[in-house]
Amino acid sequence: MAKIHRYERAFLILSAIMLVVFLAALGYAAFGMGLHLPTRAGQIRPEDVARTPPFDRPGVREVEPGRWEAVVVARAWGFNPAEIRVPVGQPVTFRITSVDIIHGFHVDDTRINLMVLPGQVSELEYTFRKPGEHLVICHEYCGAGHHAMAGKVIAE
Ligand SMILES: [Cu+2]
Repeated sequence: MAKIHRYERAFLILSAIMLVVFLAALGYAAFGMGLHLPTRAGQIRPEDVARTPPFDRPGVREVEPGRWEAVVVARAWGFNPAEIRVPVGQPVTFRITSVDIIHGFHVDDTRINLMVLPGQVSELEYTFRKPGEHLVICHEYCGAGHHAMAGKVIAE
């Protein structure tokens, strides 16, 4: 057997231990604490998004008294609807997907920050506490028109 220098052996052992610790931490975060990407609420074939409810009718609606849903379809390079009007003080569930490539949905001054994957429904509930206008930007580089891919959320 080849002789391994003791420092080399120590670093090999240390590396192995670190690997196990990091994997354990990752496993604990994912399964113990339930940390994961914003809810994957469903999967639609990207080419079917436009005719699959609720994405056949993008927009904001009251799903039950005091609870709202904002359905958004992202495509290169825009959001439909580009202007989202939501009530202040009532929970709004954002449901968003993409019909083409990966986009992002970030609402300025809030914790709303979703990856938008083709056909994968991303979901997040949020309650706006005060009226105001928030810029929405795509934060995943998605091509030539990426910098222009924006919208707004108006809480009123
Ligand atoms: Cu983009």
